[in-house]
Amino acid sequence: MTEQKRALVTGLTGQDGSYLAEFLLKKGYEVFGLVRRTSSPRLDRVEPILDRVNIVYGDLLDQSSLQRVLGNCMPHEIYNLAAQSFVPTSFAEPVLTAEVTALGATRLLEAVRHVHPGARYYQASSSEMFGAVRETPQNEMTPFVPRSPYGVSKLYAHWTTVHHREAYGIFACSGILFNHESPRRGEEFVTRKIARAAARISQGRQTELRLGNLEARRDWGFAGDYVRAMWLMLQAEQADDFVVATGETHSVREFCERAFARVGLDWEAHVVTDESFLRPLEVDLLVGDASRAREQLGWSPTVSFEGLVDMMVDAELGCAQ
Ligand code: NAP
Ligand code: F7E
Repeated sequence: MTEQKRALVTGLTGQDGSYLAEFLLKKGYEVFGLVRRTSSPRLDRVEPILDRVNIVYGDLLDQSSLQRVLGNCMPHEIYNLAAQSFVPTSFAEPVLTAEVTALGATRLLEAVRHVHPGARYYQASSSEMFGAVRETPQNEMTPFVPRSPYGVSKLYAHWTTVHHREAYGIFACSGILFNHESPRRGEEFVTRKIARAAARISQGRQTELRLGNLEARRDWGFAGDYVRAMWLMLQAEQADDFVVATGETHSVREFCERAFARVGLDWEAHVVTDESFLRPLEVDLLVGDASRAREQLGWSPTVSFEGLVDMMVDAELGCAQ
């Protein structure tokens, strides 16, 4: 009988952590989820699977906790999804962002190197690393020009991942994922904010939606598709870096148009531009070329932009909070 595979997921309580844990459970894995201690638990996204995942306490800020967890779980696969992931917060709290998002990955990779070097490691890298894009669409060879402390931190973590692969032979992959969304997206991110507002305004529970830059363009996909790409990377024969994206780009304005149309409203009657949501620096345009993931991993997205917006608005209509 073959041994049951074990996976450690950091960032279990986040959007991607919850989808990935569900995906791995379906594949028959024993799942360990790294959770940091907080005064009130943040386990709502993983509530339905809590009886099937092993919660292990630790923090990317604490090296010894990572070594302890790795030594106890001895996972075959490690998915490092934990991060300070909200770009505006990274401008306000750049040092914390670097500690968690940049050095946190380094701590975990060093723990892998010293405690369990045979494990396969996935790093949650980001299209934010492309920043002021030098070519369009962006692929694995596109130069990185980050435009936020978050992007800079992710870039540090990306190169640390590559370094651990090349210097120490660790099976470490960096997934350069473009924006991916779902009904479980944090409420401050623009897609969830718009979907929620469209639903609430249509139900008479909100009157306006205040947004920043409507012209920014993003390559938005569905989180459920993107966690499959993470897993595929760790099943490959060789560790490598992969762009994961839909190949389509849409503006925040277009997202508003579709979301409000879904509930029979004209977005222009409800959206107010508010300068307080503008960033010190903006990433104007992102669109990815996922050819390598398609050709080498057999990955492709299953949810269109329109399908994603509709899914998110419909989910908001279903929850009357
Ligand atoms: P998310 O919802 O913000 O989740 C982040 C997770 O990290 C949460 O579980 C959070 O725990 C945890 N965390 C934060 N600080 C920590 C610390 N010091 N120690 C341990 N855990 C900590 O993010 P997501 O959207 O699921 O994204 C997953 C990963 O992919 C992140 O690294 C993100 O930067 C990256 N990424 C996301 C996208 C995207 O479009 N979603 C695109 C590219 C890359 P709490 O619940 O306790 O806060
Ligand atoms: O902003 C504009 C904003 O915060 C998208 C993270 O998951 O994806 C995410 O980062 C765009 C930006 O995501 C508002 O200026 C306008 O141009 O939803 P967002 P993000 O910054 O692209 C990357 C790939 C990650 O890795 C990150 O972890 O929307 N925008 N008005 C607004 N954005 C927000 N949040 N709120 C507004 O009111």
